[in-house]
Amino acid sequence: MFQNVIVRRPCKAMIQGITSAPELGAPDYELALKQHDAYIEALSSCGVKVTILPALEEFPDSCFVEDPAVLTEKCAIITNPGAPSRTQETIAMIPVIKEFYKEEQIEYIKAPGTLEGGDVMMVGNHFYVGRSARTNEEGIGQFIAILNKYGYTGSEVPLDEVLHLKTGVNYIENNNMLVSGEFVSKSDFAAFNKIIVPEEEAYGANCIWVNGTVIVPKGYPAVHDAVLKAGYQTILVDTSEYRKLDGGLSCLSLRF
Ligand code: CIR
Repeated sequence: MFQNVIVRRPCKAMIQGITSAPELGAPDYELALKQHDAYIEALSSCGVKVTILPALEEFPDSCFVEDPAVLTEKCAIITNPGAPSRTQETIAMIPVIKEFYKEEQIEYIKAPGTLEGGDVMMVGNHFYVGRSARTNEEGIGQFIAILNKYGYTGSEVPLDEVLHLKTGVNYIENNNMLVSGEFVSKSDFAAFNKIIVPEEEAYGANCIWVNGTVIVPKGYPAVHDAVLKAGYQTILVDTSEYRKLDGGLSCLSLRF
């Protein structure tokens, strides 16, 4: 069960955020704020305390607070984002993380290692780590060594097609995993009950489990039906403006 969630309000500069899909247009900032309000409300209704960090205008992608840190029960890992414009986002995370973790529980991924939290998927005490354009071999090595120190394990999952591991695969507990695209056939996930997301709804694979409820992005009916059929209660949240920046539900929070 999660007790806490950290989010960061989107900044006006989000319209200059990194995107692989410029054809979707720039996000509408006012609408993004409304969607963020609804996201916070959905999280709060799942019984977690939501800590809301202020917008950081210097960092257009800083609302995607999942990437600069990985938070576990036993330790916090400040990452080293592989996107140059995002590297310094970690500095702003340290004070808030110190409110929840003791100094000796805080670990750091160091250059030349890079790692972004969107590439980390927790399944109990095991962490799958995507090797992506943002997360490199050195970063994964450091990350797994940190995990081992705390009694956790980790394994690398190479990815070719998507930005982050959790862009295409998300664990929703009870052995259930939403998988799309290149992750459908990966042997790493063979032991899970795979909920296969149709190609046209691939973005919808980025759902989050929060204390028994699955938050599903609005507008992906096949994903929503499949999650309901798997026995979960759901909340729909529209993330259309974040999708324009390759971001989704998981990217917008740290859950711990
Ligand atoms: C980026 O490219 O870094 C942002 N525009 C999107 C980050 C999405 N984060 C995530 O999947 N964890």
